[in-house]
Amino acid sequence: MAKKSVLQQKRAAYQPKLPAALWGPVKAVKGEPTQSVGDQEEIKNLFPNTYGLPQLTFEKATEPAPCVDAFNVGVILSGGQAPGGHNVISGLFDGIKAINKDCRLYGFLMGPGGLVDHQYMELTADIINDYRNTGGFDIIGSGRTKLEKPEQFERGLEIINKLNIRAIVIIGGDDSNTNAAVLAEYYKAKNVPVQVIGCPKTIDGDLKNGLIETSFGFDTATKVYSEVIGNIERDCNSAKKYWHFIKLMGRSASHIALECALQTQPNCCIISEEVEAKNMTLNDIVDSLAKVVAARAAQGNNFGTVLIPEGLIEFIPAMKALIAELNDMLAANPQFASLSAAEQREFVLSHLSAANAEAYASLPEGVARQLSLDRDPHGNVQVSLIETEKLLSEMVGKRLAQMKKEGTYVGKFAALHHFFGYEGRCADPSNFDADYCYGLGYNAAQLINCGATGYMSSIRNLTKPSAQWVAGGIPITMMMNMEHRNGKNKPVIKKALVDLEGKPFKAFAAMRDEWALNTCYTYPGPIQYFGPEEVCDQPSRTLYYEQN
Ligand code: FBP
Repeated sequence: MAKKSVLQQKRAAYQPKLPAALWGPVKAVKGEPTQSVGDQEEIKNLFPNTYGLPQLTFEKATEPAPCVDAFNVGVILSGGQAPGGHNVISGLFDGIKAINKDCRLYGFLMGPGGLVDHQYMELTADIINDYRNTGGFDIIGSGRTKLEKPEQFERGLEIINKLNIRAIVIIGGDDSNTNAAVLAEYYKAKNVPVQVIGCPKTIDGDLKNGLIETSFGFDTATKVYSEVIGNIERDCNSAKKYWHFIKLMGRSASHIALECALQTQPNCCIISEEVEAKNMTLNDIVDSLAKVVAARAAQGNNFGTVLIPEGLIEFIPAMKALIAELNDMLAANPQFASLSAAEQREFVLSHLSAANAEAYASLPEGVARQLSLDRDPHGNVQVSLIETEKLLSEMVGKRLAQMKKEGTYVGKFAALHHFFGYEGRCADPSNFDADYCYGLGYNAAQLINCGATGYMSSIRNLTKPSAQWVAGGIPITMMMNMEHRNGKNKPVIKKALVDLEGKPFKAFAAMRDEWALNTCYTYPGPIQYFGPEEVCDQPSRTLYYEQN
């Protein structure tokens, strides 16, 4: 047994706070029938049995809970790690045990693949207790197998029947919850009494909408990144000799970069969604950064910090068109993967349209290659592998050399590079994520108990004290629209990108010019688990601005 750190031991005793509605027996209140966010007719046709379900809200019941026969539940962790996954599982465990102490929980191992391959373990109280309030997904592991084929659903059904499982809870991001909806529809259409419930996970913060206020893990991961960005800023302001180019995880959306900017006030932060809206080229971005470097140098400040969202490249309009064509090309040519690097470059250049081939050829070879590497199982470019921070600093360096010749820049430019992503995905959950996740799991047990399927567990009102949080379920089809993926139109949960009209972005935009020129760094410090509420229980700045 691995030795536990002192913090781990103390943190195990933390009792996550639940919304008051979940403190005892609950009653489910049904809302109006719902509609998908887009392409209503197509989504309705694809999900005839689970489309249009009402939103559910749990309220305190006045009657004692009726006796319910014990049931079994299966749980799956899907996709990238996010702080708080273990608390969703412990909340689910406690939730079903509160309904009937003989309920049992099975964990499928290493992601959705565990359901298909029948790899599982029973999660007993001893195991659960070891993982309460800890980061990571190591209790059962995670994976990115895409659950989408009837053969997989049938294989899953074999083990579901063998273990007498009544419901599967899929803890995942937008793609995994899309699959949860597909699975729910499949079982419903076959009249198989297996419920499927999703839970909103991802550090990226892009699984949110009016009813899912945030995905879990975003709060903790951004706090970890902001701590280290703050430390770098302090180093930077002490040594006064480096420009730090910091790439931040987050896939397509720039929520993580924006949140970290609001927490740390760097000199520059690029927001991909703005780059796209303003139709900016790579050179435009480089020019704007070089101007800030030059303006600071004119004041004798040859140092600074730049935050870069990892998905930036996909939002530069010319690159977006290139990636879209590459996606279709790769989907249609599976033999591509077996070619050598040189042959792949040749293949791409000869198969792309003229404009996209030119854009591809203009990129440094390494970056171009990274764009044509394998997609993940959901068809996404693996943006975390693209070294945008190096690409940008190199181009800014060249631009500054040119400006020096023209006499518009006098200064020194030395760049350092960082990429923060994996460092934050398995941190021990902040109090916010510990409570939110435990609530999501506990609430999922209530959704199962009231017979729901095709729903996502939802806890809302998150900037209020946890007792006032609102618990319930949102039909997953309500969040869906049709998108072009892997060469085909598919029903998917609509990704939430940074809203340029939203309050978090506006707050950032109002302050960024001052941050660029002056040194206004803020140092959030490490996550605090014990201490005053205003230090330990703050939600993210993004949630704060969105709700205040
Ligand atoms: P999810 O969308 O599955 O939550 O994953 C988030 C993420 O951390 C992204 O920010 C990142 O681009 C990607 O996973 C990295 O993938 P991998 O873990 O496969 O390296």
